[in-house]
Amino acid sequence: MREKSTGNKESRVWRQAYLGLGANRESPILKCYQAIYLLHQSPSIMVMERSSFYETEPFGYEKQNWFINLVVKIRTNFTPRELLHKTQQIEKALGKNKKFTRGPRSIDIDILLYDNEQVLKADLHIPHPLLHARNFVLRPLAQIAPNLQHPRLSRTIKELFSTCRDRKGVRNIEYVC
Ligand code: PH2
Ligand code: MG
Ligand code: MG
Repeated sequence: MREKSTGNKESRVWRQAYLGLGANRESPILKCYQAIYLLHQSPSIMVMERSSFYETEPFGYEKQNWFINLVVKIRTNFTPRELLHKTQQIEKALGKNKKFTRGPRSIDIDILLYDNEQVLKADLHIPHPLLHARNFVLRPLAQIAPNLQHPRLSRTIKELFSTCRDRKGVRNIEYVC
């Protein structure tokens, strides 16, 4: 079934969304900056805020480099599906290069939240289905949106972070000692 389209973009309201960025190959910090730049270059996306950069222990497949992860808050007049296309286009432009699921990648851009909406399609799940289970997402998200409610779990990000059982390493690398 086709998802309904909601008219020309200019007449649409701007929605708030959060994206999770991750990279662990070939200058990962640079890739994340480039992804933020390319997101902001789209007339349909305004990057409003970003978390710090975090160095995070790999989740899933363990014999790979630690990741760089961060979260960005955007405003967008894209629908969730258009936003997915845009993020995939940027991943491609930056040479997304994953050899296997959960393996090393040049850049990964995941839609974590899109307003209060829930989307459950084969290729698009919002909120991101593992958001509440991964400290590499919750820690940066809690930094910029601690009081945001998870649309399905009805708990705040801060609450989800404090009860998350994931014990993998997450280090803020922008603290100045
Ligand atoms: N992404 C994965 C698999 N494992 N581990 C960390 N720490 N950060 C990630 O972004 C990540 C991961 C596949 O999307
Ligand atoms: Mg991911
Ligand atoms: Mg992804």
